[in-house]
Amino acid sequence: MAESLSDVDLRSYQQVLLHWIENNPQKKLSFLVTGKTGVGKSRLVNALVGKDVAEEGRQRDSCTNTSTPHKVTIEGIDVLVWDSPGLQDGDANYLENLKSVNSTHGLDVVIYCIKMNDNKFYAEDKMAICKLTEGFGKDVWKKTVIALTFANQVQDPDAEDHDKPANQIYFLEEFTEWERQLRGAPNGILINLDIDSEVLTALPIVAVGNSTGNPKKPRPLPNGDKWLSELWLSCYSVMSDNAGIALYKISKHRLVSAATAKALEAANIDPTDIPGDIPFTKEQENAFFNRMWESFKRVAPTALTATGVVAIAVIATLFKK
Ligand SMILES: Nc1nc2c(ncn2[C@@H]2O[C@H](COP(=O)(O)OP(=O)(O)O)[C@@H](O)[C@H]2O)c(=O)[nH]1
Ligand SMILES: [Mg+2]
Repeated sequence: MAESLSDVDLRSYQQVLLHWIENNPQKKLSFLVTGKTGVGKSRLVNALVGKDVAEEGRQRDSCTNTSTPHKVTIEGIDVLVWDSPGLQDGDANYLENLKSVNSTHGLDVVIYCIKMNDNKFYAEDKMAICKLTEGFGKDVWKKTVIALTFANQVQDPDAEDHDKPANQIYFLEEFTEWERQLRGAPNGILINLDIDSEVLTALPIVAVGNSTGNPKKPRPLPNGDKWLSELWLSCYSVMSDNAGIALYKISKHRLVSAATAKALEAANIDPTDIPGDIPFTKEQENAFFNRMWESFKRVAPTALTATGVVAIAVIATLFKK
């Protein structure tokens, strides 16, 4: 019985888990962040990675050519970021170059950014989504996260700024509308591209928004969601086991358990106000646990296959606090 496991057993499970994480072979993480100029690609990836890897602002350079990604090293892991609008602005060579990037580096996650407060699903985006699917195959959607950026700017044009309930309803309606246009039957673009329904159901669509001027200090969305945590978890959930561990390793010092986040809230401290921190809700924490444990079970010696109760006791040690 799991409950009767001694502290010694727990410690050995924990050691094996930590050893497994420490010795994860993946020393590089490759992000493709794609979307039109100004949709917030650079800001999003900086918040996700927790370092200013890409320069923000309209006047700044994206990594315009595919051969020189932005690069930062965190906890010994090289984080490479391609964040150009090349797919959307009709650069004919871009897709071919991107394919060679993929075969050289292996893209770990693709983040497709669309501005949520645009009322239009632009033809450039529709074309880029088709090109991405043609160039990489339909399976690209298994490791893609769609980010609806500027979500904190979505506001009911008929409501006052401070009319929270009205703005929340409007926000949720807009979110549903984007989901419908992306993967809804019968005319969502991804349905029309004949992507597997299982892949489409699993494809994370997350609303993200950061208007504070500080990418490390995210603001909640109109519906109160902590978007950075949701974005992080979505990326983690679509990555391979090894890439997921690498993402965990570069983020470990920022992950805050649900219990700590709750305690902070009880003390009237908004956990998202702590620069760089990624506070989990209980639901997000469970999703993280489950995925981590699934990955671990795939590689752990059979003698170490433990029950979920043990998993939670062991994995709870994985947070910053
Ligand atoms: N309100 C709001 N502003 C954003 C958001 N993301 C980016 N910005 C602003 O938009 C500008 C362009 O963002 P950037 O990340 O450089 O866009 P990129 O061209 O897609 O890389 C930034 O300087 C920010 O001022 C967001 O989610 N919400
Ligand atoms: Mg940029």
